Amino acid sequence: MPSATPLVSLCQQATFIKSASQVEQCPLDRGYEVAFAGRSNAGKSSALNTLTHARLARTSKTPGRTQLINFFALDEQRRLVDLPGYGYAKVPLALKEHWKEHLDAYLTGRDSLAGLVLVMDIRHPLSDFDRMMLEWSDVTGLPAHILLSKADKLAYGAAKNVLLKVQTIVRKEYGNRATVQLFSAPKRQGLEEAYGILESWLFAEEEPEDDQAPDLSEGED
Ligand SMILES: Nc1nc2c(ncn2[C@@H]2O[C@H](COP(=O)(O)OP(=O)(O)OP(=O)(O)O)[C@@H](O)[C@H]2O)c(=O)[nH]1
Ligand SMILES: [Mg+2]
Repeated sequence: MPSATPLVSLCQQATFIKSASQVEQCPLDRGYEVAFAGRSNAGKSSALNTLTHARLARTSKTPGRTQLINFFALDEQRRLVDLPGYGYAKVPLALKEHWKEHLDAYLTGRDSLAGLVLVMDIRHPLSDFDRMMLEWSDVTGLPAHILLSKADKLAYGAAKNVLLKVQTIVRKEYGNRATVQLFSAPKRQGLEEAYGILESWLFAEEEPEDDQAPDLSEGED
């Protein structure tokens, strides 16, 4: 069992705040937020539920289940966000356009966004959409962490192989700006590692202001 860090107990008390179908409906953009993104059906809502020990996020066998941006509060300053999945072909085009527009607006405009958890089904990692998200987070400087979900669907050795392959690609292309781990919701595998990442993002130290740095430019002659 993961040790009871402040984050773990906050996760255990997580509560639903609201669903937003457009950015204007999002909660106040203050504090720290971590968003869970990934293809439809990858396991975003299941991962969130496992991390919060609750049935907060709706999961489904039908892809495209999460159609709104769902916000969960850990405390007054910290939130987890369940994003609608991308890449589900059967969603009507008009709805796809609507999500894309608002998802883009959310991702590019949200100041409190401290990190992106990218959930990928271990059997189909690094889709074009996933790579687009990684590119985007790389360019904007937002850290990304990949959960290779449904690790229980593969034998241990096979899962480990995928982990190593994805790790190699990600290191080569994104350096240490993106990290990768195995995850399984039903087996509760990978919890400690995921909590560690969330904690580092949600409890980040404020960067000191430039003008607080000591001025070393004027030395004695
Ligand atoms: N075996 C296994 N099944 C999983 C795991 N995570 C999710 N699932 C199953 O995969 C399906 C989709 O899971 P969700 O968590 O709803 O996926 P999602 O990414 O939130 O999907 P959308 O909201 O449609 O984008 C459900 O049937 C889950 O039970 C996992 O780690 N292992
Ligand atoms: Mg979902």
